[in-house]
Amino acid sequence: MPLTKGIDNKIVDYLYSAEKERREVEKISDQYPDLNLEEAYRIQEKLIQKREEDGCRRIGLKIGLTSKAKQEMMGVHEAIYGYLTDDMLALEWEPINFQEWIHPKAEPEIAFMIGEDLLGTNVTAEDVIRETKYVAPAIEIIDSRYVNFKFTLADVIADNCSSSKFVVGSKWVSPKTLNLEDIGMVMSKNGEIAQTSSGAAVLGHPAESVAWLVNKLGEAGKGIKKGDIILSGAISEAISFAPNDNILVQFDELGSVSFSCKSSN
Ligand code: OOG
Ligand code: MG
Repeated sequence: MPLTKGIDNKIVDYLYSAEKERREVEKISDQYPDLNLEEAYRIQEKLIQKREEDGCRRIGLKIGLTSKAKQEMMGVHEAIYGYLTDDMLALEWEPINFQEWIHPKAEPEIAFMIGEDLLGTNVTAEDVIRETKYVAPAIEIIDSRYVNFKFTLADVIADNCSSSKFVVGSKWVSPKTLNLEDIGMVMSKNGEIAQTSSGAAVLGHPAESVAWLVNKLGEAGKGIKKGDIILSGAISEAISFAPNDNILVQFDELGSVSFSCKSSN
């Protein structure tokens, strides 16, 4: 049975207050087991509109569940997307207060800086590379609002795909000069290697992932815009971290990006 409008707003308030108050909540599918993906994206859109009413600006999008392993784990065949807002952008040189989160995890990503509007349903990875001004190394910090980071696909979509913060490195390179598919990555925590992988972990090629996003948005008459930052999807598993930890992600050719976390004030 489709959700009524009033219930949408109730779920939006539920997820929004969980994020603001940094508290984990029961997943919404426990109460609304029939919630479908279309309804989940509608709730996500309303959640972002609520953030905008509070003064946030959309600055791009992120793609999730782009590795076959993660899709199999969730029993799905499709990636998901969410929005990035300006308050999510964190800086390498400003330690983030751990108290801002519930149970955060860090994951390595490649950020695409889009140079031209991209709209359509037949967009290819080549189109994405042509219209991308730069790619840069990035770390996404995800922080599901759900208990124990456990959810269904509809739950996570409604929760803006666990988006919380992201950091972009300072080396921005044209994607035309790189082979993003073969690019190697090492993620370390406090100087110890935690994950290694390569660009191909993201739907075979990170630009394929961005093409998927454009085509998915295109079905709803939407697209991505000049100036958008797109996080193309985690290149390895996400790792947990604690106050005072430092996370460093190093890519071949693309340089590195890091962030550190402090315990309070
Ligand atoms: C969903 C978000 C996943 C990615 O890059 O795969 C994501 C989650 O695992 O909480 O951002
Ligand atoms: Mg991610």
